[in-house]
Amino acid sequence: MKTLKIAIQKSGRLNEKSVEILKNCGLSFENYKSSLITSVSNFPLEILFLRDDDIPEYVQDGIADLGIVGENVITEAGAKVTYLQKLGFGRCTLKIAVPSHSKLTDIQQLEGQAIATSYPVILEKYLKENDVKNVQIRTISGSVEIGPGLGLSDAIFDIVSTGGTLKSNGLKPFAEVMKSEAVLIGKEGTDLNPEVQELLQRIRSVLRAKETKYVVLNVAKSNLQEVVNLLPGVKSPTIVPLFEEGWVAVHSVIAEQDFWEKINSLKAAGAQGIVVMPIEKIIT
Ligand code: PRT
Ligand code: ZN
Repeated sequence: MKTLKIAIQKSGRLNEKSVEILKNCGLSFENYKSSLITSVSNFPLEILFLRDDDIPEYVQDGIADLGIVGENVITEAGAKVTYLQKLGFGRCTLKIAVPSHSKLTDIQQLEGQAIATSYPVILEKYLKENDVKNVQIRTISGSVEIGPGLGLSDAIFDIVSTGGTLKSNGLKPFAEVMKSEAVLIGKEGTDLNPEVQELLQRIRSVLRAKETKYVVLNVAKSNLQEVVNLLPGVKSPTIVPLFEEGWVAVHSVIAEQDFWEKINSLKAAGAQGIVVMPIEKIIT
C-alpha cells in the first residue's frame, strides 16, 4: 500500500477543522504542534503541517498527494490542482471595501485609485474582467484594512467574514469578488488511487452526516402517512410499532438546513415526542 501525504495548515483558522475532519474519518494520529509531519497509525497516511500559502504548490508539485486549503489561496497562487471536495468550513468572501463615507457607486469609479491587498492576482483578474483601468494595486502582506486610514490606499481588497474588521476600521463593503471555503485538493490529472478513494469516501460520509440529523418520533397510525410524506430517510423511514395500540415510532433523517421548518411541519402533522440526534457517519 502506498503511503499518502496530506498537507494541512499548521496553525491558523483552518487547522482545527482540518484536524477534526481527519479524526472524524477514523484516522488516529498525534497532533503535535511542534512537529512538521506526523504519521497516522491506522491508515497509510502522513500529515504535513504547513503554512497555508505553501499548500497549493506542494500538491501541484506532488510533494503532497492531497491538501486542505482555502480556495482564495489556491486561486491567488495560480496552482494547477484538482478540487476533490469542498469541505464546508473556512467560508469567507473576498471584497473590495472603501471608506464608509465614500460616495462611490460603480466599480468603474475605482479608475485611478490605489487598492491595498494581499491578493493582487485575484484583484487584477477581477479588474481586468470588469474593464477597470489604471488601478494601482499595493500589495501588502497583512493588516490591509489600515491602508486607507494611513493614506496608503483609497480602498482595500481583503477577506471579509462577519464584516467586523471593516466596520471597526471605518470601511464598508463595495464589491464582492469571490467566495471561498476550504477544499480538499489533489494533483491535477492524476488517477485516484485506492487509498485516495478510500479517504475521499470517508470524508464524504462525514460531511453527509454533518448535514443531517437522526430523528425519532411517535405518531398515531391515522396520521402516519402525512408524517412519512415529510420524511425521506436514507432510503425510506423505519416504522416500529409502539406498545400502545394504534401508535408507531418513526426513525428517519432530516437535513440540517431545513430542520426547524421540518420539525414544525411534523408537529402540525401529529408527530409527538420528537427526539433529534447527531449522526457520526452516513455510508451509502
Ligand atoms: O500562517 P498561515 O499563512 O498558515 O495562515 P494565514 O494567517 O495566512 O491565514 P489564516 O489562518 O488567517 O486564514 C486561513 C484561511 O481561512 C484563509 O485563507 C481563508 O480561506 C479562511 N478565512 C475564513 C479567513 C477568514 N475567514 C477571515 N475572516 N481568513 C482571514 N480572515 C481575516 C481577514 O483577513 C480579515 O483580517 O479576518 C478578518 C475579517 O474578518 P471579519 O469577521 O472581521 O470580517
Ligand atoms: Zn497564509
